[in-house]
Amino acid sequence: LWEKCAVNENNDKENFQRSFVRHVTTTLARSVYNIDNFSAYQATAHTVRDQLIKQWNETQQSHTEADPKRVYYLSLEFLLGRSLDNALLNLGLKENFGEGVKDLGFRMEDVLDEEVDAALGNGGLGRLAACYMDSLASLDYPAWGYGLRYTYGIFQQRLNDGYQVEFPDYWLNFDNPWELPRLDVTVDVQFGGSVNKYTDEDGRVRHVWEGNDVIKAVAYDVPIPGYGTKNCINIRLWSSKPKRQFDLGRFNAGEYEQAVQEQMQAENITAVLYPNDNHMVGKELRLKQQYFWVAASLHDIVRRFIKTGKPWSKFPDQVAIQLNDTHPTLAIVELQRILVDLEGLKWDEAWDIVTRTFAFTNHTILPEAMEKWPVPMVAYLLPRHMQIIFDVNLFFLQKVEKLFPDDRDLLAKLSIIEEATPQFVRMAHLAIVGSHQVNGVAELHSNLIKTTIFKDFVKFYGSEKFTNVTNGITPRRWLHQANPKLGDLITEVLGSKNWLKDLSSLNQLEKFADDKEFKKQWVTVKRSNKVRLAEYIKTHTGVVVNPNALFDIQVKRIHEYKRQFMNILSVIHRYNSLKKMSSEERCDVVKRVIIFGGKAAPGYYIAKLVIKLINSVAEVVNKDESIDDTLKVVFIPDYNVSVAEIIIPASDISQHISTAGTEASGTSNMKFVLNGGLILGTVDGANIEIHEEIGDDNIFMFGNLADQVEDLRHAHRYRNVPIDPALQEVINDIESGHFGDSRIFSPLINTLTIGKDYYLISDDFGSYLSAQNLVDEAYKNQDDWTRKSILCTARMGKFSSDRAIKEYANRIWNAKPCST
Ligand code: 26R
Repeated sequence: LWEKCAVNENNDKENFQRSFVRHVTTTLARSVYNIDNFSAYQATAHTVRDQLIKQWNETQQSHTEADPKRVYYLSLEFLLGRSLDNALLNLGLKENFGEGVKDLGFRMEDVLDEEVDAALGNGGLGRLAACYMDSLASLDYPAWGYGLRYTYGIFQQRLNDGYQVEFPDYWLNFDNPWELPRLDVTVDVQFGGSVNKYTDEDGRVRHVWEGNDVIKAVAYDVPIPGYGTKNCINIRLWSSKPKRQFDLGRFNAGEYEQAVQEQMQAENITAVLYPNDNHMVGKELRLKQQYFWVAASLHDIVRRFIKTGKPWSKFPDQVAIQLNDTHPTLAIVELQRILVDLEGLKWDEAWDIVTRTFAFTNHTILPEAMEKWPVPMVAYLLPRHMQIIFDVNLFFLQKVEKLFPDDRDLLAKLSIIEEATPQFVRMAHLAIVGSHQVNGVAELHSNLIKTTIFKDFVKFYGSEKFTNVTNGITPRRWLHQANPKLGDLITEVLGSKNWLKDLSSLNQLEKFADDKEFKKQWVTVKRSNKVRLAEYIKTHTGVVVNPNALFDIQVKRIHEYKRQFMNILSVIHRYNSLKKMSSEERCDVVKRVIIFGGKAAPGYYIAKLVIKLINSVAEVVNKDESIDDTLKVVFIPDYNVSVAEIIIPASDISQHISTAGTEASGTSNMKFVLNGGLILGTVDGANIEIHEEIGDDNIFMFGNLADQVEDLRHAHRYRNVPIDPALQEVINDIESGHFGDSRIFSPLINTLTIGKDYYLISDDFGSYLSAQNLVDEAYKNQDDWTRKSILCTARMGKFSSDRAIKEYANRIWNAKPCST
């Protein structure tokens, strides 16, 4: 009977429309005669959701039967963006459904535009997790992501008088069709309390942690469909709820209000995503988030393993857990606690299982981003974990001591505990000691961590424990979905959509780099993407830009190391040069539109001033008619995944200009080049590998190298290094009040003068301006520029997240695909 009832609906247009109308009338309880775009979005989303659920169920059932080694990706951030378009494309439903909504009186673009982003991430790390989930699904890996279901995602950015202001991102205001609430899947997570000892029947000392605060974790599952496969994997996001245990005594004692207050505290844990990127702020609630998430996830993972009836020794053959930065490092301690305290394994046996299970990815070398938590805070919230950390450290340091006797200095440097007042737990040290592999995210970065922040660990473990997996991006979202015209053109000329599963096959485009007809089509696509962005800019900033101008884009989190400041300083330089020219001279100048976007952490004063400076410069430049429209400056507010999907396909040049050695990889650099945009960049992160792939002629690189940075900083600290003359002129210009009250900007200017120019803007300024000139010259030869653009796209095969995921699977997880 069950089988008979499981009607096999196909996904043709009529079936879609039937389902659409059914959802309008039942799910939404609305009349079909009176629905708006938003309702059309909801009805479409629910129809797609029905399909996703079927595939999800089939995939999960088949994985349970096959029982392969599973991969768990623990990430505090999943920056998914919108889901409808992605699901339609991955499931192959876009055409039928597009025609279906059209018949019903809607335009698919308008329907798609109703969706709010799932913005549960800050930037690079969170979006990388989302790309990796797409690849894991598309390559049929039996994988799950684990994260938190924040009630508020990354804040929304608006501008007021050129300053950033933050607004809450209450993204769950309307229902979220992309999650399956599992109100019956819950885990109790405890905090605080104390640890009791007892001796068990074998005479061993055992520990029991008696918490004094219990919070319930409730699961919400987000299905992630693969492209061109039936495989549909899962991201399980935990939401905190109060545990309904009424203390009748307290109510009788008239403490009702206080009791309710405490219940509400529980919901606070998953209320908000912390908006700091690359800057550690030691908030207790953040530590509670981390443990809450890790405890619930491990409980789930262990529960699933126990069901198979296999012995504990088999755990590392069945389970690989990847730690996305140090944020989930407590998982290492939690698994050791489960095995030793709850399952009664011996310490060494348990620790062997733990270290064979975990692997750790580092995403930054900035010292201020390294997580460390005060020992008293950890001890208070997680008393048993603190004991275990001390024991792990003791046994680890004993081994160090054996290998390097009498090297107290080395012990102090390697210790998981930083000896300060108070003491701190160094999460990166714990993550390294508890993992079997540690990786960086681009060649340069992986080499740098071995010679800088983790060099003492290389001394102890040898360098085999440390490896590189260069980041990648999903071509499904970042080309097929974001740039449908270019995707179609590529599919047409290559004769199939195979490139979406095997990105290296884009290299067949090389033979069209000199094909006149093809180049014409290439230019037409780029131009229409620029028109689309120009319209977006007009609507959202009021600035009118010329789509024939060179579009020069820098979009990413605002941070001193990324040097948006250097960019805007060079814009001032350009503006001043343009003003000095005669109008005849200006005729020969390449027109430029310089576009910025990105959020600053709410507490990052200097980064916020950079935004203000960009807007102040934009205001002066954009209304100056004397420069004949040769320069426009735009700050696009509220940069997020959906905005990126409009911006990236429209670039001629994008800037990735971090101080060498500071940007671990960058991933937007890959997205721009995949879409036929050239790079103006420093010798940093993945820029270097992109350069290697696409060749000298197709990229503009400048600036000092990573190995020169230390000496340059030393010079700034101890000698009087004169400021680059062109830069000095720009500083003088700002100080003259040309862009508004100059006192506003003095803290910013001071970073260059009295602040010793830590990010070396002055040192790179000259070569930056020269590189800018080369860009202008190259753009004058439109035909050759188009050739470069085509070669860029053609040579980006390496940067697919499919390649990255296969490397993780083969070299780190030892996991195999398992198709449904
Ligand atoms: C607050 C603190 C603990 C914190 C530190 C760092 C919070 C968030 C981060 C995010 C960092 C690690 C991040 O996003 N790094 C970026 O990771 C990308 C994916 O690997 C890289 O491409 C990018 O270069 C790097 O900055």
